[in-house]
Amino acid sequence: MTRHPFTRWWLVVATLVCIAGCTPVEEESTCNTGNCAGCCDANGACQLGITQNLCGMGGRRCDVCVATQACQFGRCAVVNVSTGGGAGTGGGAGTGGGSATGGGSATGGGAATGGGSTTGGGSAAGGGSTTGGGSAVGGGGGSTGTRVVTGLVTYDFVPARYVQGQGGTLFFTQTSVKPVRGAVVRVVQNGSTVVATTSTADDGRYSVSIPSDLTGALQVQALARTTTPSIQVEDNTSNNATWAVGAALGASDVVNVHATHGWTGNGYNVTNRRAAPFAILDTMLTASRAFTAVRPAASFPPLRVNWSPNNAPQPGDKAQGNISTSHYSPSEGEIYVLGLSGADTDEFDTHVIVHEWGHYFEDKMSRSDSPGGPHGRGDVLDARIAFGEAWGTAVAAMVLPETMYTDSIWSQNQLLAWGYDAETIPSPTDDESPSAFSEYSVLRAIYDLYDSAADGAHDQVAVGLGAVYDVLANHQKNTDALTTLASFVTGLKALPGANASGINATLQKYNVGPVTSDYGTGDSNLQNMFTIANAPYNGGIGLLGGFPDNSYQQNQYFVFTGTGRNVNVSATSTQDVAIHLYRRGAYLGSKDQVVNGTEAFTTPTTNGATYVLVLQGFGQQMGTYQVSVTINSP
Ligand SMILES: [Ca+2]
Ligand SMILES: [Ca+2]
Ligand SMILES: [Ca+2]
Ligand SMILES: [Ca+2]
Repeated sequence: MTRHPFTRWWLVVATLVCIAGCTPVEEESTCNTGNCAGCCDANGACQLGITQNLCGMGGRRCDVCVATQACQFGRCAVVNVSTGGGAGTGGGAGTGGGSATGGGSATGGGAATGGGSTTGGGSAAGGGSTTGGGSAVGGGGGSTGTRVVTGLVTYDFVPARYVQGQGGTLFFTQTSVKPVRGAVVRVVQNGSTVVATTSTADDGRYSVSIPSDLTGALQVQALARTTTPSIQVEDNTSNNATWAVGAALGASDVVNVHATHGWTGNGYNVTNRRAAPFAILDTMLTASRAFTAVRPAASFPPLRVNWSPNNAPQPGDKAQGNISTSHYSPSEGEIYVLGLSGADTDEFDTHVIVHEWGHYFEDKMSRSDSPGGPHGRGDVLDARIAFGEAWGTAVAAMVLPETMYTDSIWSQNQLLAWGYDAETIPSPTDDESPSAFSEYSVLRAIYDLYDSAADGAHDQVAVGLGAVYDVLANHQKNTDALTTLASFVTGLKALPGANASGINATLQKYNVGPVTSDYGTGDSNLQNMFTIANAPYNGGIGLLGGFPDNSYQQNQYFVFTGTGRNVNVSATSTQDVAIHLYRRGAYLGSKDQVVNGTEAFTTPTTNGATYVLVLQGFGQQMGTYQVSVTINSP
């Protein structure tokens, strides 16, 4: 392996392409990712990005969708419903199945309800007479009537449970049928023509009107897509087709659609494995709604989630399912979720799902300066990734709500689960080095500051979800420093009526000092991460080799004020290092020649603005190595 195999995905856009003198994104005037929510056309103009010929979002170049595609959520997409699958599924569930043939009769309940309406449907056959005078046929002579189709859309939800010291698994025997909430439902004619669209209510029910004289094969399709907020689950291994489940629409006006988990006892029937995308969708909806319930003005931008039964825990081509692990990709703004049976599936691991949603939340609603990379129990991490990963797990505990993070996983051909608790430190501890650099410490600190359970003298604060949102969407998003526990706590303390001494008691529990500034004042370890380095600066730092490049030991932050002129920054060492420049989280540029300890570049600066130069070390040998840093503005 090369010396830094993992942080690259986080910095995909900027890595190595930005040599000396990167132009700050926000200072560009033409259409770009920083100033256009739609797409940029060939003339550099920002377009809405919702038409067939100008399709795109996020300030990327507009695409032209081909005939078999539709511009959906700013991307040319194919919607593929596993047709047969749908019908089959219905049958299996014994609900909507009727759809198939027997139609009305089979469905029983539905048919009964439908009563008259069913007959109405009959219109097709019987024509006027059967239908009864009613609305439908009646008057217009040649004009057609309306047929109302109703039904219930549901999915199998399988609970993942882990008990400290006892293990866990996915409990298929405790599967429950849940409503598919807020999802798009449509009626499709002959496999391709959408004749009507609606959405399910929170109880999974839908009602849609279609012309009563439609001919050909009709199908009701439920898509793994919500519109408020906009979330859709796609198959990254099948041209990003939206996942869906369907059932045939026959004589009955009642068509229920059910997505089954497809588990057969020792593996999955892939054709019937349709509950997965709907479980992911529903969990993400739960997270979004928890925030809009307390902050109705919160507006979540469109989110795409990629799930496939091929999504495997190995690196490679994402279109082949090699996604490494479930993750949020900041460069794409999309989430990827594992689905490979026999290895690791995450669709029912609700904490994993919300954890990744939490990264999306940070990126789109707040801000994350995390370098990414591997992380886990006992690690002493860079404070930025410690906060980001802790936040993801903390928000899962808040919104699900359930404090035990649970991840089901295969081990030696057995489906097991592991986990850790946001509220309770086990004995012996699972947090060997408590600090603002420990993911587990920061997780429990955030959760204690949020929750209202009385669990000890260290926990006297219960700020609730609204305050958490307010801090992340404002103070944290706009800090001149970097996003760490320090900026979060400082933001909390700045809220009206904040209980500073109570917050300090919680911090003390996790071996963090009484932080009073975004730069960690009050906690010597956090504070020592930051070096004031206004130009002309000629100094440096000793980094500790042998640790990961996203660790506490291999990072240092140099803070300087812009001069209004160009600023030259450099780092020099006998070991390999990189430098990355930020201003309020905006990534302004970096220099990182592979296996090279001399890095430098020049950047224009705004007078009086605060900049942070992150020094990242890759030294592999144990022991301290010196890095010289200069910041000059001639
Ligand atoms: Ca899993
Ligand atoms: Ca607590
Ligand atoms: Ca609390
Ligand atoms: Ca380098």
